[in-house]
Amino acid sequence: MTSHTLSANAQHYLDLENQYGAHNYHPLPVVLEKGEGVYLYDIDGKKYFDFLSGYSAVNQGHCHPAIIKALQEQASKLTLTSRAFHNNLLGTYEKYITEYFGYDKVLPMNTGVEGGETAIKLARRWGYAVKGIAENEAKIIFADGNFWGRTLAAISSSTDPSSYKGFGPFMPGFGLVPYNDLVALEKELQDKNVAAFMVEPIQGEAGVVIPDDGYLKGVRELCTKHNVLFIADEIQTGLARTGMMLACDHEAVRPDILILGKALSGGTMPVAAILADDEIMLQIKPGEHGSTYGGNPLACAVAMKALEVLKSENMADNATKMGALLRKGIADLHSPFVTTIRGKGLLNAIVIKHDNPDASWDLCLHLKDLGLLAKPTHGDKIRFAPPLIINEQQINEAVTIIGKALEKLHIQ
Ligand code: PXG
Repeated sequence: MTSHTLSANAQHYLDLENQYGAHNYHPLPVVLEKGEGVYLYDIDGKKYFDFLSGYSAVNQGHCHPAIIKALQEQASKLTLTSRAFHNNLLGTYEKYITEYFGYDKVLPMNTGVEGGETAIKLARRWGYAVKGIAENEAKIIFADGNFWGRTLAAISSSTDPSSYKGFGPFMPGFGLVPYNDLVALEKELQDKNVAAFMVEPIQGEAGVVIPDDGYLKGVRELCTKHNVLFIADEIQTGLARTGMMLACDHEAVRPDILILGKALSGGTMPVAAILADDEIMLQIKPGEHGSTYGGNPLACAVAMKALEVLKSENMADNATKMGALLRKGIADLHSPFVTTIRGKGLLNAIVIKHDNPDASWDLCLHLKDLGLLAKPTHGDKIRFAPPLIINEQQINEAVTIIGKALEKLHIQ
């Protein structure tokens, strides 16, 4: 594609990554150096709408002034103590986040995948200590199409060959059920060795797959009925992204274990949290779990501010309004190449149908040239998930860009 040429300056950085970095990603050819609100800027000064938001880590917008201020102030004072000692931020943050979400306790970690690992460890321990499962017999059930990261445990539950193929042997004690299928779930949960069902309220990586209304309520009821923990992975769906603080809030259900990450730091550093009540959380005793950086004072200061601005700036409501506008705007383009537009709040995806199997990648290149950054997932799907501070005028501008880019698919 000749129109997608890169500056020599940009090519230089691509070459460096190609030569010295592992080849474990296939990024869009753009080299960014600045972010502000809903915009990103490349090294040649070109401005883009960010319609990925770091896979929903930048819900609050790039370099949110209040979050950056909290980061800078804390960074100049104290950044890491390890958990060998106390610090004056950890307890303050723990009180803040547990009250914010209504759980007894929090266990702080760093990356999202560590959040998933922690939730599973916790569920296994609860299974043995409380449910009475025989030693080493605990099972955790996941849904087909799940994505919760790249560790060996995470890929052991994956149904995507590009995640797991060639990396075995896998973690024992994991089972799968079809997503959005309560009948299949109930069958699995009858097994007395099942400790937990871990599920995304909307499957992000699978391409923004939204279950039927009532699915989460059904999951809650079945888990309660069979004495199984309901673990909600809200790492991508949580923190106002779908128009409520948690995607589970759409059905007014409360998971037993809630996993948060990504936007918990507003895109500044890896911060994850696992929330649960005492009966579950207190099963893990000193020395049995942790992390050098988990609960570090810098993360605590940043996370409190990241949570605060979600509420003070009404980002959930804005996500609802702007999401509806975005989906309507794209529908009104009447592109023959867009077969599906789906989403909740500002977690959206379109599905592309085109004779050219690379059409969604090409569309993302056209979008980039026109000033909007998005990335295909699973071939034919493109996620549209801008920061939650986007306004109506910006949505309209973005829709115009999407329309122009779709037009370009005609002339290939
Ligand atoms: N749960 C969900 C629902 C996610 O989307 C994770 C857990 C893992 O988070 P961490 O912080 O460990 O990546 C995710 C991650 C990537 C990639 O490059 C990751 C995600 C989305 C797209 C790409 O590995 N989501």
